[in-house]
Amino acid sequence: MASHPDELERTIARLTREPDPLHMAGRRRFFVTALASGIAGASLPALAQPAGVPAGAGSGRLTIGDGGRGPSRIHPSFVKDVGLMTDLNATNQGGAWWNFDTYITPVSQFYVRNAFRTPRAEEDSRVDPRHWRLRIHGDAVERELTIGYDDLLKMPSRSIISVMQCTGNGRTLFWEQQDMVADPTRVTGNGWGLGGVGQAEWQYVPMSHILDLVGVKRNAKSVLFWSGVDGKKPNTESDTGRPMPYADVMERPDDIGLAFKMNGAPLGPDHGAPVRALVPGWCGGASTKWLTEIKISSHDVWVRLNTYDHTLMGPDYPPPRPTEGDEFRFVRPDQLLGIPVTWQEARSMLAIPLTLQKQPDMPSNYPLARGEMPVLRAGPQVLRGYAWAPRTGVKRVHVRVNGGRWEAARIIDPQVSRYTWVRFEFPFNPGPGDYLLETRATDNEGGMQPDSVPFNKGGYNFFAIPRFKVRVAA
Ligand SMILES: Nc1nc2c(c(=O)[nH]1)N[C@H]1C(S)=C(S)[C@@H](COP(=O)(O)O)O[C@H]1N2
Ligand SMILES: [Mo]
Repeated sequence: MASHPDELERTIARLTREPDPLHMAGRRRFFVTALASGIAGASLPALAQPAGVPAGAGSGRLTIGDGGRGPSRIHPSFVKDVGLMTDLNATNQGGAWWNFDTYITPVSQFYVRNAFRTPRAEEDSRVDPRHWRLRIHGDAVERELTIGYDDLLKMPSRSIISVMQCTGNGRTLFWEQQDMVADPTRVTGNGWGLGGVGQAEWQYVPMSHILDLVGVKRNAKSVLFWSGVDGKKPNTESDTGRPMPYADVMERPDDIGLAFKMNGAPLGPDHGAPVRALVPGWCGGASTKWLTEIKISSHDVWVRLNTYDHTLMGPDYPPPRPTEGDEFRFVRPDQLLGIPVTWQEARSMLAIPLTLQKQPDMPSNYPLARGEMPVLRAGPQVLRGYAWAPRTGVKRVHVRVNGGRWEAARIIDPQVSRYTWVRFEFPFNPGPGDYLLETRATDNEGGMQPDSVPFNKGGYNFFAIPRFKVRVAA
């Protein structure tokens, strides 16, 4: 199984048809020790319990920080300690996916994607549960309604486990694998690597209940989830919110709702406290945090996040056209530039950091230097990863080594619902050398991760097969 760096180069060149010389930094600061073989075949998802790792035992896996729990890091934009996250920029923190072990992602490891600083209850009464109000109105409701936090808590609620993923997750791979770094196919945005995803248990009041309360008219066409707390210019242009077609809500009105708990605790400020929208399976951008308004209308509504931001923009994506009577909030008709992102396709990843060579900015505390490969030890081991396909659920995961045959990985979690991810593992017994590892998820309708995905300007929906380079130490 051993291979030479040259061979890895040739494999990558063959797969990409774009030779791309590795720039080895030569620094081996981190050593990834995969789980020893003989991992307990835990098949029941445990809440926030590491799988197969004895409590208290150092897994030896690559960590942010000094090999322990990661340093505490208080950042002015966020309320939670972000010491376990990669620092992408002023308002975005990525998950350290190579450290992910658990079925449920603990809040301390859950990515934060904010367009702006997290609003704090001390400074803004609109996000203080004592003063929070949610207004549900629009020309397509029978009875307008305003509720407070206590009213919401008295309503019937449900709990689901669901992946939340930023549609920009994997954008890094547009740069690394598809070379979309320079014009004319230049992709811009946060370099998440694969850290713009997590899975939580959400408690929420389903939209079915809310819609019953207000009474929806026959002419309902769109449902706008609006924050109005954060935005381009807070208070004057608090332009964050996201509309959905009413038909898409009615397809699953019990699954979509107003979330107030995450992993059993009240929602934290960084994740939308006191109440956020929850649209499982769609891009995270549809799950508006710091929710204050729901507007149900007989017309389409256009806002920043379904026009010139958060939409698929590029030659393969003809934008929609506005129609007579549409509503525009802080946008103009000429700003309908792309197709709103909705469902997330089948994806998979290994719990191994990506070798970053081309991405414009390195996250400030990424554990590998530019061009550096993670190092595995030689000999038998079990590699692990995650796969999700919220439209229909994950059917299978395959792995291949150095462009060889696709081999089935072992899925170790039950598919609790289509919205949940599964962990998988496969045996790996390498000799010293460099390797290319790829993972491919297949969903329950046969949809399979492709080799590449078409360009879009914002670098959204990168669901192609991810490629992991690893070096096995002699
Ligand atoms: N009000 C508000 N809601 C928001 C955002 C935001 O910046 N402001 N970001 C969205 C995006 S792009 C994503 S991916 C998810 C991220 O949720 P999280 O930060 O809880 O992981 O929240 C969404 N809801
Ligand atoms: Mo996002």
